[in-house]
Amino acid sequence: MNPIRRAVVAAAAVAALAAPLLASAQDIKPRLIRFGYGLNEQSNQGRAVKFFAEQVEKASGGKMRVRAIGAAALGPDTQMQQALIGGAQEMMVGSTATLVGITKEMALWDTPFLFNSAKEADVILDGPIGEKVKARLQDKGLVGLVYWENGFRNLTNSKRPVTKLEDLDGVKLRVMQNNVFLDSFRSLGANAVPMPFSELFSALETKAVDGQENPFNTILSSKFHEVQKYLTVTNHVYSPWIITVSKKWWDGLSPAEQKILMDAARASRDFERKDTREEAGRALAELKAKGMQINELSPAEAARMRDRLTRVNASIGVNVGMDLWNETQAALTKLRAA
Ligand code: TK8
Repeated sequence: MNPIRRAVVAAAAVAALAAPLLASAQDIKPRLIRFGYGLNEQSNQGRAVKFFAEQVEKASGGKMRVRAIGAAALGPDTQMQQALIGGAQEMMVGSTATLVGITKEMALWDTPFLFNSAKEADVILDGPIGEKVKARLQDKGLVGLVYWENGFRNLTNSKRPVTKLEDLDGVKLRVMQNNVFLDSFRSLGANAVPMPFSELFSALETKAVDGQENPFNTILSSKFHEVQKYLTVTNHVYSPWIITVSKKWWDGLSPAEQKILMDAARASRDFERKDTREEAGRALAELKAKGMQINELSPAEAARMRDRLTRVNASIGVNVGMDLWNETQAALTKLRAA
C-alpha cells in the first residue's frame, strides 16, 4: 500500500470509529432539568436527588444539568405533578400516595400492612406489578422511572403516648392527600386531616394538628422531634417514592438522552434504598436521644390496630381494580411461600 493510500485508509478507519461517537454526542443536547422534591437537602431524599444529578451530568459529559430544588420550593407534590403534566417542570420525586388523583392504581401502595418487609416491597415494586402501575401514568402525561424507598410509616403526636387504639380518639392527625390514609386513620378514631407535607412542620408547631405519620428518616430530617413528643412504632404501611418525568418533555428527548436518565434513575434507586435503610437503622435511637418518648405496641394492641386498618382493604381492591388487587395478593403469597 502506498503512503497516500495508507493515509486514506487510516483516515477512513478513524472516521468510521468516530462516527457513532459523534452521532451520540449530537444526540445529547444541552438540557436544564428542573428536579423538584419535598424534603430538605439534608434528608435521604435530598442526598439521592444529588446522586442522581451527578450521574446524569457525568454520563452526558456535562451537557445535561440537573437543578435540584428541594423543600417544596416548587410547590407540594400535587402542584409539581401538574407542572410536569403541563411541561413547565421536567422532573420530580414524591410520594406515590399523592398521585392517586391522577392514577387511581397508585392507591395499591397505600394498603395498610401490604408489605411485611422492604425486601417484599423491592420485589413487587421492581417487578411486573410495579411496572404495570407505573405504566398507567403515561396516558396522564407523566413517565414513571423508578420507585425509591420512603419507608415504613410510624406515628407521632404531641398530645399523649399512643399505646392502644383508644389513645388515638380525637387526636388531630395530618395525613397525606389520599383517601386510603384518610379512611385508615378515621377508622382508628383519629381526627384525620389531609394536608400537603410542606405545611406540616408549622402545623405541628402551632398545634393546628397534634400528630402525623412518616418514616423515622423523615421524622428526623424534618426535625419533627422538635415539635412532637411521642412516637409509636406502628410500621402501618410501606410508602414508596417515585421519580416522574414530564411526558411532554420526555417525548422530545433522543433515545440516548432518555437512556442517560433511566440509567441514572436505576443507579439512584440502589443508592437511595441503601442509604435510607442505613439511616432508618439508627434514626430511632437518635430520635430517642433527642428526647422523643418511644412506645412499642403490645402484640395484642398491634393486632387490634391491624384489624381496624385492614378493614379499608376491600374498598382499595374495588378502587384499584380487583385484577390488580388479586394479582398482588397472589404474588405476595408466592413470595412468602418461597
Ligand atoms: C415529601 C412527601 C413525604 C410524605 C408525606 O414531599 O407527605 O408525608 O411521606 O415524603 O412525599
